Amino acid sequence: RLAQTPSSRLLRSNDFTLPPRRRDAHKGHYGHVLVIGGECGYSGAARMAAEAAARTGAGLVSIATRTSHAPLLNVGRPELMVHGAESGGELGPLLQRASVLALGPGLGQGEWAKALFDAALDCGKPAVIDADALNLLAKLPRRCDHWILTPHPGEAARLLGVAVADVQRDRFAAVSALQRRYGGVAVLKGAGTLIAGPDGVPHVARWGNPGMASGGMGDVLTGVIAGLRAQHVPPFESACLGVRIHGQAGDLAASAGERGLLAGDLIDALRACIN
Ligand code: NPW
Ligand code: AMP
Ligand code: MG
Repeated sequence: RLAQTPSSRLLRSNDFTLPPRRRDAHKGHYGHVLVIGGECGYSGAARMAAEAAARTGAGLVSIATRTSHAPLLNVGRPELMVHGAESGGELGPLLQRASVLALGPGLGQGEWAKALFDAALDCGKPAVIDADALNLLAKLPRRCDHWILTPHPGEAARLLGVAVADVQRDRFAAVSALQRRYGGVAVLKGAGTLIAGPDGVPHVARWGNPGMASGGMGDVLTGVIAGLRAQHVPPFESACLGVRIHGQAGDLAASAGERGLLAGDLIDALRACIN
């Protein structure tokens, strides 16, 4: 059983805000997000994370993915840079140029995924760890103070070695246990997303709706949080602000109807929720 936690705090709209851009700003001020993922069949996840990071205001956004479909990943969105990387060695130069990593969307859990996962974590850059990178982390646990983990309850259960029902029975205890075990900031997704940092009580987000129970929504959140980290927002603030912006974009997009809401609709709504 997970240990009980005493209290929590409701996240408010004005808790964390982004400062306006400087008049003399250039793209170098706003960081370079590298999305690592997009195994065959799941390339959309990497594309959505990258597009979300760009729509959140990152200065530059690149994707490292399978060489076979790399040229397809920026079709219709030429602002994104895309590179094939078949090994940790090939990922090296891309890691050097990046300031923040978004590791895991559609990464898979095969040999290719493991090679990229190890190289990415070894480079020590700030990172958002999601999806299959969380599944790899569950198999070989380690701690890190500068990452943000964004599991849904299924991934959280794998990370904690418990059943999904245990996570959902006491979500506050689960998010605190994730933070204690893995370090950094833990975001437990789902209706009423929770955010836990190394200090203080978990924060609860009230935004979002059941229309968001569809594929790709979490990949968009990963891109949003990575985009905020790239703009030098600290980890806990990036997680809280990212969850808020993502949920508000979901609510704005759902004003046309919850059923049939697509992750891409949130990407289109992000800008109205950030500025
Ligand atoms: P169930 O079904 O209720 O028993 P997985 P994934 C549970 C990529 N994608 N509350 C659920 O439990 C991702 O990026 C690519 C409770 C089930 O056991 C990943 O790399 C897309 N339980 C990869 O696919 C679009 C919950 O978790 C398990 C829960 C696999 O990711 C889709 C399912 O999760 C996807 O994003 C909740 N709120 N949420 C693309 N277009 O390219 C989940 N569960 O097995 O981790 O699979 O999340 O689909
Ligand atoms: P993932 O399962 O990784 O695609 O992530 C799903 C995303 O959509 C997370 O940010 C969830 O918090 C959000 N989401 C899914 N279902 C709901 C819901 N019923 N209410 C609020 N947010 C949701
Ligand atoms: Mg996901």
